[in-house]
Amino acid sequence: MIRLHHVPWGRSFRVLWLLQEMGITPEVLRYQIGSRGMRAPEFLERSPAGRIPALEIDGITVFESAAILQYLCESRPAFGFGRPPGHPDRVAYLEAMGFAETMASLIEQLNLNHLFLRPPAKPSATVIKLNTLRLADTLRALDGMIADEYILPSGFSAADAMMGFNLFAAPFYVRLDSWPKLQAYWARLQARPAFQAAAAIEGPQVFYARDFYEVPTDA
Ligand SMILES: N[C@@H](CCC(=O)N[C@@H](CS)C(=O)NCC(=O)O)C(=O)O
Repeated sequence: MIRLHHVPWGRSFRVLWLLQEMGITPEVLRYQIGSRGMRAPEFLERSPAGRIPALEIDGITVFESAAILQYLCESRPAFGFGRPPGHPDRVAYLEAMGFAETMASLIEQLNLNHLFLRPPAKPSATVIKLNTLRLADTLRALDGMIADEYILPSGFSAADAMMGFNLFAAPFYVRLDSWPKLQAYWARLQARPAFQAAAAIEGPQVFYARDFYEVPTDA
């Protein structure tokens, strides 16, 4: 039994996608952010901060998307999606795995301000402006990190699966037009059959109501 605790088009997409790359379709338990299920004791046993994703696999539960992907790579090395110690791309791989969460944390702040805060709480125009600029910085950096077709010269890896969620979400806040290499990379990720299989399991995204969220003019 392989069971994914999942929020559609959230960070757990990374896990769903890498599993599809491995030919594995998990049982998917869907949650809504802020719902009671994410604070239920049986879920907190699996993911102590009540965060998604968590993956039940091989008789254990793993939480944190990067840890899950790394576990999948190490427990199923034949697919070659990890870069073990000694591999020439090892350091770039570790950097990209961590950097994906630097970027995702900025997206999370923008989601909070643009989508989740409701009156009387007020979104901060200053925080939105700052984090939009910081997100653009990370996208520029990612553009510079792309080796050839994928992030690493040695080809597709779990680091690309980490970035797939980011590149789905970031363009709601920062247009990718300035970075043609990044746009081509994103198109290449989306063209992978396993990405499309995971996207088909997700269905259309309903998280973002608009195509683009501008920085408020009073920022
Ligand atoms: N670093 C964690 C972040 C997990 C995370 O924050 N996930 C979001 C969904 S994408 C979540 O569970 N949010 C619920 C909350 O903020 O309460 C990971 O990569 O798994």
